[in-house]
Amino acid sequence: MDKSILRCYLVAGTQDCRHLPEYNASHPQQTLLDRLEQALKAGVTCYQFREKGQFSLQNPQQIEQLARQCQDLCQQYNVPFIMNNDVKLAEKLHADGIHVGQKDFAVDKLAQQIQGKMLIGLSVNTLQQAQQHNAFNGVDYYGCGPIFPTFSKADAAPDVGIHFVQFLREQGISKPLVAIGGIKTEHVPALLQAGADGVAVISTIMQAEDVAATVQKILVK
Ligand code: TZP
Repeated sequence: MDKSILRCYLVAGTQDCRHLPEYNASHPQQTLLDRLEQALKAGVTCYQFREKGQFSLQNPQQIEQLARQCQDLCQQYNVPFIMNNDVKLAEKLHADGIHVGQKDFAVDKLAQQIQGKMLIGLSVNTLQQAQQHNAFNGVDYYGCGPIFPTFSKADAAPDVGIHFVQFLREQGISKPLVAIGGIKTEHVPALLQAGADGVAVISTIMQAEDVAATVQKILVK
């Protein structure tokens, strides 16, 4: 895969828009679409549609409609559209990729099913997890974290710190790797230095007062 797509990776769903002044609980979709477009204009390199958790949409038709709208936007800006977790929907929409957690799927089976038609991202939180698929071509990249404590994921694994990225590289983990979890713009240089190919964020972009300036800060080394 082209690992430059991991450089500034936005993850978001409507649940991540709740704090925004323009958020409308009866129609949260527009807030997400507006933010996403601002982020795409500003140069994010990848987007993961993650509609998940207590405040997310629950109606499958609404979720599919919103996913399609997000995908359309990504296509306009030529940015990969990755689906979190929902393999059926990812296949239905011909998403560019699917991201899964350790508990979500047997990733080996998933890779067989996908047959290289989509990128597969896998979350890792321990050396053992990273070693398990390091030589397996069916997994295209790792999402490594949470690096810091995060407020955006209720069931987050323990945070691992920036040094964990360097540790994985020292232990021979060579797969494209995006760091995630509690990452602010000021952490980016140290994470790249440690061996990450990029950073994935929710709140740093979704809660930014100035989306364009924030994305630019992430993109500057
Ligand atoms: N996976 C590990 S941490 C996390 C996910 C989806 C949440 C990241 O959100 P934030 O707001 O950038 O900490």
